[in-house]
Amino acid sequence: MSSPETNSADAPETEALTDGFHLIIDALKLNDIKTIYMVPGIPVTDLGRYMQEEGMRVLSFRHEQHAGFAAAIAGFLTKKPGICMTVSAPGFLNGLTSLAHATTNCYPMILISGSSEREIVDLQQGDYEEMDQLSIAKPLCKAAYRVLHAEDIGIGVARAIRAAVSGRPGGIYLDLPAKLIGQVMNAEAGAKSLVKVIDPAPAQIPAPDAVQRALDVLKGAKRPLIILGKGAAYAQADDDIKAFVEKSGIPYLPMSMAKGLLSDTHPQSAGPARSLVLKESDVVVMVGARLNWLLSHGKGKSWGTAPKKFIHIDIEPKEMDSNVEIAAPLVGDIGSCVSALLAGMGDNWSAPPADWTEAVSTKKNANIERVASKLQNNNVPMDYQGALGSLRTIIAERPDAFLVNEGANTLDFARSIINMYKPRKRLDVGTWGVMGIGLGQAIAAAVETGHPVLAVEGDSAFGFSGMEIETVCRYNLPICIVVFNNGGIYRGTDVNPSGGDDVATTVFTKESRYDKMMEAFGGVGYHVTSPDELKRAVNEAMDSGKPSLVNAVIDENAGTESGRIGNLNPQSVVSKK
Ligand code: ADP
Ligand code: TZD
Ligand code: MG
Repeated sequence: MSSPETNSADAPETEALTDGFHLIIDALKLNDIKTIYMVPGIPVTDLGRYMQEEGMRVLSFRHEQHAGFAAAIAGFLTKKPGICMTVSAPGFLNGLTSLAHATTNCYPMILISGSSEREIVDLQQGDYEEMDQLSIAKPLCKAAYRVLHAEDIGIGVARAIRAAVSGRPGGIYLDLPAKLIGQVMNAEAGAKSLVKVIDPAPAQIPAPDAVQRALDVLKGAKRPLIILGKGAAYAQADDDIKAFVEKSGIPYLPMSMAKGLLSDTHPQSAGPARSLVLKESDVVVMVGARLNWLLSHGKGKSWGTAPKKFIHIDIEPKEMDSNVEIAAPLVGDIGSCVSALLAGMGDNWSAPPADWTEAVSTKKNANIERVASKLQNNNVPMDYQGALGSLRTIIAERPDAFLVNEGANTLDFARSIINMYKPRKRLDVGTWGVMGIGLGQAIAAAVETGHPVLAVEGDSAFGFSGMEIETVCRYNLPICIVVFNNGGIYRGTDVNPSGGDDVATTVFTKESRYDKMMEAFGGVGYHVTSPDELKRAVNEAMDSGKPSLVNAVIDENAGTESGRIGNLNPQSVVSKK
């Protein structure tokens, strides 16, 4: 930026100027946002260049969707909005999936897209990449804003940041027309127009009577259960959540991305006794988890017939009674709610009845015992248990590593087999079960924390973002991708029911070598066929810290349709394969 100049008495006064480019950068930096996930092009190419020049970390992707998934998970990991920046219409649309995903998962993210001339777009006169982006973004995000004047950039960025992180976090769209980016204004006035967002996500303290009501319900419980969701992981109230669980003595069930909030080996973990605790519990404390499809909407067969009372902690008041009656709604931020509960429990809180906690432990130990030997198998071709048995040991030995995970069987088996030991280390497909999330999340995890990443990917899942391995190599990130190559979606064995020449819709090219894709960009490729080889390859890759990809051949017969959610497939009464 230019600085004010001193003028000699007779020289004409030269006004120091700034422009949209630099005001955007200054507004972001003032709010401590220094990392951008993007794809360059008109009108944001120079904006990316200037961001880099001004000391921001600008990561250029091969496709906006993955830049967006990176930004969304960066938001989850840091509690600051992750930024994805795109060009107009097609780039914007590519970014929208991740914006909608961020909103659905309650991750703070801002999609910044350049856009075309307002006058031409609104008259539909066919501008370059013409599209009314603001209207299209609105239903897919928490808030959408457009800035038309350089002097409003500061307030526009501030609004976007506050909207992303306050209350229930979500995705925000910020529309920046090309003309705005190039607009010029007085530098001093520009500097004054910037806004620092003070306390962007203010604490939301629960009402004392709501806390008391929750404690009263909990006190009366004979078979209590705590469910921790990814909102609890997001809240970064790790010590208080652990203290609450331990003081209460109540068994807890982590949702997939809450795994590791307390170690999966914690004696109160009821993960391996999931069916029993859902069915038999009489009071359920929901902490940052929704009673959506992932929890069968809080009713029906998987919840059993025993009457249940729910205590629900969430920052979003509308979430209460979304699916079933909530006996004790506790609206507030998780840190404040959990510490209020802890305080209210006093020093003499009694543990739940021993017959309940013992029943849970017995079931859990029996289930752990039942699968233990399967996890040790060294079968060739590998099944999911043998392969994941190897990776489970690797994560146990490297608890700081992230586990990124997507696929169907690859996801469902890994979720239950691989224990997590630290908070926010497991990053997966989220509320929608999106395929293609893996590489963007792996890249952001490595970039935001510097920690190593193990990405366990179904071969189909990997294919959605496979080209981003070039991005991984380009930035030399410590990411080891393991592709569970079973030659298809769910299984590699389907046949075309018509008997025609095309292969079945769920089947891929046999004996594909994904490891060679990694080698093409200078990364390290491994091809393995047994659990022992898999373990050796992943250990070597993670020790080296180099971008690597392990093509792990899995028995094409081993998986089941849709992993564990095959029941959600509609059935035809007319034809059945
Ligand atoms: P999971 O998929 O793990 O069950 P969900 O995404 O369904 O989790 O639920 C997360 C919930 O956490 C959302 O309802 C969201 O409003 C809530 N949440 C997110 N952050 C906070 C916070 N800081 N305090 C309270 N609730 C939060
Ligand atoms: N497209 C998107 C964006 N998300 C999806 N969830 C799907 C399609 C449908 N789908 C699933 O739900 S899982 C899956 C698809 C295509 C791939 C499963 O195959 P995989 O895993 O190879 O990744 P397994 O181990 O073979 O089951
Ligand atoms: Mg597969």
